[in-house]
Amino acid sequence: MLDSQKEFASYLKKMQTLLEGQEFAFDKTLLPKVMETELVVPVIGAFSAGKSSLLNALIGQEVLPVGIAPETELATELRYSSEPYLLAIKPDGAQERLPVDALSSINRRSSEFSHLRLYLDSDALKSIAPLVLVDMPGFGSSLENHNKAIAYYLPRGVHFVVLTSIEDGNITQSMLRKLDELKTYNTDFTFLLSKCNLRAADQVEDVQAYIDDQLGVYFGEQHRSIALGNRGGEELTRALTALQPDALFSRLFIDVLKDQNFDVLAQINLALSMLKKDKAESEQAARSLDQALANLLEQRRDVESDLKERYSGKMLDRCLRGLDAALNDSLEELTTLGTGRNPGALSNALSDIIRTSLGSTIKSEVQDISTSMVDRIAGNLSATNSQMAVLDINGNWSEELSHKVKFSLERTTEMLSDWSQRLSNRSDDDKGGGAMLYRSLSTVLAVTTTVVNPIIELVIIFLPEIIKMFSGGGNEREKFRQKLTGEVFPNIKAELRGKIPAIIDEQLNAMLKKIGDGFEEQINKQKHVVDTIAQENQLRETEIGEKSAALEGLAQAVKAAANDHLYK
Ligand SMILES: Nc1nc2c(ncn2[C@@H]2O[C@H](COP(=O)(O)OP(=O)(O)OP(=O)(O)O)[C@@H](O)[C@H]2O)c(=O)[nH]1
Ligand SMILES: [Mg+2]
Repeated sequence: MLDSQKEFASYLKKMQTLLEGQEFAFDKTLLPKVMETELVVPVIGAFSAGKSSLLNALIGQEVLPVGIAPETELATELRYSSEPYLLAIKPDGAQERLPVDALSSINRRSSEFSHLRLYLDSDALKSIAPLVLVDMPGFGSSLENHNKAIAYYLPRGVHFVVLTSIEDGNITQSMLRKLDELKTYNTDFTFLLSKCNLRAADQVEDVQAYIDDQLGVYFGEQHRSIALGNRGGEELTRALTALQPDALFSRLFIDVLKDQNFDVLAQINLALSMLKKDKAESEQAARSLDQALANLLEQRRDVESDLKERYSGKMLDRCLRGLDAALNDSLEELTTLGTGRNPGALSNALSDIIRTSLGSTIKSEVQDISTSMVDRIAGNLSATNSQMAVLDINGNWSEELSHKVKFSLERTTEMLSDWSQRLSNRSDDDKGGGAMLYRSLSTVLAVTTTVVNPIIELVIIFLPEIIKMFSGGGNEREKFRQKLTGEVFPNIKAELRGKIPAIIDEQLNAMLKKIGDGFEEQINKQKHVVDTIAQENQLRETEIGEKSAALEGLAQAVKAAANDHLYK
C-alpha cells in the first residue's frame, strides 16, 4: 500500500470513530474507496510499436503475445498474484477464469469480452502495486476493440504511457489526437520511443529532437520523450517511479477529504450556535429550512420543464459544428487513409475524430450547463438567505450551498461502472434505448463518458455501412476527397443528429437530478443538526453546558485529525 493511502485510511478511521453515534453526516464510502483504488496506467501506441514486448521486459516473462501483425485485441490489466491466472471480463461484469496460456488464443473470442485481467507471479508487478499497467490494443486493432479499449480506459487511467517506434520518425496524427483526448480527461502521459536499436545513435537523436519539438509545441515544454534501450524494461521502471505514485494517489483524494473535514466542522459549529438559541429561535430555524426544501422541490420542476429547450438543442448543434470542423481539419489525413490499403485505418481515424471532438464539446457544455443550473437554483433559494441568518453561518447561505454542489460535480473519485451490456447484444436492438443501460453517474467527467460512450457504440454500427458505400468506386485522391466532404461527412452528421438527442436528454436529466439531490442533501444535513439540537434544548442549563463543551472538544479533534493527516 502507498504511504498516502495508509495516511488517508487512518485519517478516515479516526474520523469515523470520532463521529460514531453523533448527529453529523460523514461519507462512509470514502474509506473503501481509498482502500480499493488502484492507479491504472494504460500503455498505448500504434500496432507493433512494441507495447507488449516492453511489458514482457518489465515483467521478466514472455507472457504477452507479440507479433508483427496487430496482435493484442483485448486490453490486458497486469496485477501480481503468487498464483498465476487469467480473468476474462464480460461486458456485463461476469468473469471467466482461465489459465495464463489461454492468452495466445483469446483474441479469437475477443467479441465476448470487454477486457482481461492477468495475474502473474512477478516481483516487478508486486513492487509497482497499486499501479496497474494495461497492455492496450494498438491503434490498428479492429474498430470495435479499439474503441472498446479506449472508451473504457480513458476515464479510468490516472496516467498514460505512450509508445512510438523510432521508425515512425514523428508523432503521427492519430497519436496526437489521442494525446489531445487525454487533455479532456485531465490526464498526463509519459512518452517513450521504442525500437531505438533499429537506428544508429545519431539518427535516434535526430528523431528524438524532432519529437520533443512536437511535444513542446502541442503539450508544453515539460514533455520530453525517453528513448528506450535494449528491451526497455529498466527505463519503464524508472519512468513509473518518476510518476510518484504517492503524489498521484494523493491528488485523487486530498481535495475531497479536506472538503469533507471542513463540512463536518461546519455542522459542528452549526450545532454549537443552535445550542445558544432559545426555543422560538430554533423553531424558526427549522421552519426556514423546511420552507427552503419546499421551495427547492418546486424549482426542480421548473428547471426540468425548460431544460430540454434551453440546453439540449444547443448542445447538439455545437457538437455537430465542432465535429464538422474536426473532420474538415483532418481531410487530407483521411483522404490518405481512405486511398491507402488498410480499410480499417480510415474507420478507426473517423471514430477517433468523432470521439475526441464530441468528448471535448460535451465536457465543456456539461460544465457550463451544470454551473448555470446550480446558479439558477441557488439564485432562487437566496430569497431565504435573510431567514437563514439565524443559523449563524459564515457568509451567504445559498452561495455556500451552491459552492458545495459545484465542488461535488467536479470531483472525479467516482467509481466507474463496468462496460455496459450494449456491445454484446447490440445487434438485436440498435435503435435508441441503449443508453438506458449506462449507470447514471454524476460528475462532469462521468456525464461526458456516459454521453460519448453510447454514441461511439452507435458509430461503430453505422460507420462501416457509410464507408462501405464508398469503397470500390475509384480510388484517386481528388475523387475520394470529394466523397468524404460530399457524402461521408454529411452522412455521419445525419446519423448523429438523429441519435444524439435522446442520449443527451437522458444524461442532462440525470445531471439535474444530481444537482437537485445535492442541494437537498446539504439542506437536510443542516436540518438534521437543527432538529437534533432543538430536542436537546429541552435539557437543563447544565447539560447544555456539557454538550457545548463536548462539541467544542469534538471540533478540536476533527481539526487535529485534518492537521495530522491532510495538511502535512
Ligand atoms: N528491433 C526491435 N523490435 C522490437 C522491439 N520491441 C518489439 N519489437 C518487435 O516488434 C513487433 C511488435 O511487437 P509487439 O510487442 O507485439 O507490439 P505491440 O505494440 O504490442 O503491437 P499490438 O499488440 O499489435 O498493438 C514484434 O515483432 C517484436 O519482436 C525492439 O525494441 N526492437
Ligand atoms: Mg500488443
